Amino acid sequence: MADELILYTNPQSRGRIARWMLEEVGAPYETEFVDYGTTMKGEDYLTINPMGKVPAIVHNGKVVTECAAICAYLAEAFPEAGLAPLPEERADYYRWLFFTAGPVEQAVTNHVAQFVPKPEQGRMFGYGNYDLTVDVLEAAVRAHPYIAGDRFTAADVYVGSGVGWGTMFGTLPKRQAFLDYFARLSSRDAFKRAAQLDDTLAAERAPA
Ligand SMILES: N[C@@H](CCC(=O)N[C@@H](CS)C(=O)NCC(=O)O)C(=O)O
Repeated sequence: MADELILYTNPQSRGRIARWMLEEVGAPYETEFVDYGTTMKGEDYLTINPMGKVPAIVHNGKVVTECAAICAYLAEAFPEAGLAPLPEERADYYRWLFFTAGPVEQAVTNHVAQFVPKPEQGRMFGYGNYDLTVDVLEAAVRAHPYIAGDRFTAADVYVGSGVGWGTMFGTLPKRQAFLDYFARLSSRDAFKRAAQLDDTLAAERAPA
């Protein structure tokens, strides 16, 4: 029997990360549009993601939320796509996947909100401070063509999305290493398909 795989998303959201990963994996999936403020906070969707946020995927009855987890989960659920780490890639794969989901996400959102921890608070904030986090991310991106080595993996979908959208929306500085890394990733067919699918969904759902 075919797998049941559903993406709950909104085209103007981090749901693009999950969609890009699904397109990389190549398994058939259905898309369920979730509207900000209405269906996203409705009883049906809250049983899937009690955070009332997108994206979420449901795979054969199992829910996965959190973009980083969705990327890692799909890489393992569909090993034939070759996006899970090889033993020698695991250290960098997990390290930078979690670094981006934790410290980078917090540093960037606090930066946008103009919340600057006092220097003495840096030791209790997982990201220390924004500048340090950005420098460390840049060094990681510079170290190899892809975040876990010479090969594209699921971690690139997540880290690359953070770098790509961060530089695009000005929440990360436009350093050359970030721009070069994202240029490599955004030229992938799966990335372009995900953008196209989200554009189509956005146009279908636009108020008449
Ligand atoms: N940590 C979550 C973040 C998800 C998230 O914040 N999604 C936003 C859209 S980009 C959302 O659904 N916001 C709606 C709301 O909070 O009401 C992830 O990585 O998936």
